[in-house]
Amino acid sequence: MKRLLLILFSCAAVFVLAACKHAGENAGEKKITLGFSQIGAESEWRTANSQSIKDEADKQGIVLKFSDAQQKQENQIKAIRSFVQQKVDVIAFSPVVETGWEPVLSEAKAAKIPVILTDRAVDVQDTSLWVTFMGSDFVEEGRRAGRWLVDFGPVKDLAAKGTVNIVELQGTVGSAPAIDRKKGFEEILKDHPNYRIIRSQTGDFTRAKGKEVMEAFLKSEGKNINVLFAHNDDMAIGAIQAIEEAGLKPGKDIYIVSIDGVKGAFEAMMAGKLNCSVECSPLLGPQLMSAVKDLVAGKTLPKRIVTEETVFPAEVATREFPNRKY
Ligand code: GYE
Repeated sequence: MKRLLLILFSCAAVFVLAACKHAGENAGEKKITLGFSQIGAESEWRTANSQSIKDEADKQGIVLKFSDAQQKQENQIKAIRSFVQQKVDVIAFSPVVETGWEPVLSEAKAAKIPVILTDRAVDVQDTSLWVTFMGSDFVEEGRRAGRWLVDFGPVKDLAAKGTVNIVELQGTVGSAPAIDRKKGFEEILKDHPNYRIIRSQTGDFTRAKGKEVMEAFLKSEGKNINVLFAHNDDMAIGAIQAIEEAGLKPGKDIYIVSIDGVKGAFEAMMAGKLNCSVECSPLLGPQLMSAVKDLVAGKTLPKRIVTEETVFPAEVATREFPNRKY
């Protein structure tokens, strides 16, 4: 009997202790809520970016309200408004285009909710509307693609004999990466008059559009095309299909350089169909969550946090492939 009582007592004690600990947790550390407005799921890059953010929020115990805008600015504005109404602790978003954000960002500011820009920048006069911008230097990525191209042996040979005709698949119209990558690439070509962009059109960062626009380029320019510069890997992968369907060899008849460094690009490089991919890392989750925690703790963040990146020419693809995380 005595032993039974003792067991009952210790069970009760354990129960009370556990309950106290739980109550303490609830009272002591209120969980941080982050509202995140994502652009969509237009590319391999974007999918990896969303995963990185979800995984890290989970790991850090941050409550994540995740909203997918299906590549529409109006949906992002609605999502940000609803985060303001829900009184989240921090708002983060990846702006589909650069302009048109003042009204909604002013609402967030009036509600005293800090806003973090991830991946893409906004073009607003009042920079106090956002706290920090973390992501890549897209102008530099465009320069890297340009530098690789003017240094690439087979293209150099072409340039020595005459002009190099380039077609360009641009990203989403008005988006920071489309504007900046074009700018950086053209900056390098300026000093190389033999390199000419003969056609340039948007493929909206998707495979389907990349293929469609490349088909149109091939119809009008045919064998005139020497090089394709695609603002992301997905459009390059779509274009590769179009080139093959036109009876040409991607990577040989038409040299191709694109940006991101996703697994699909590495597979294309290993198959000899893509010549170079400039790295752009989507793994922003850890940086974002630590910034969110810092903000809630009252710390000041640097206005700009730049991602470190490199270039992957096809000859390193087989070696690098096993290390790729996205
Ligand atoms: O390059 C592209 C994606 O904003 C850096 O968006 C990002 C770009 C990326 O759809 O694949």
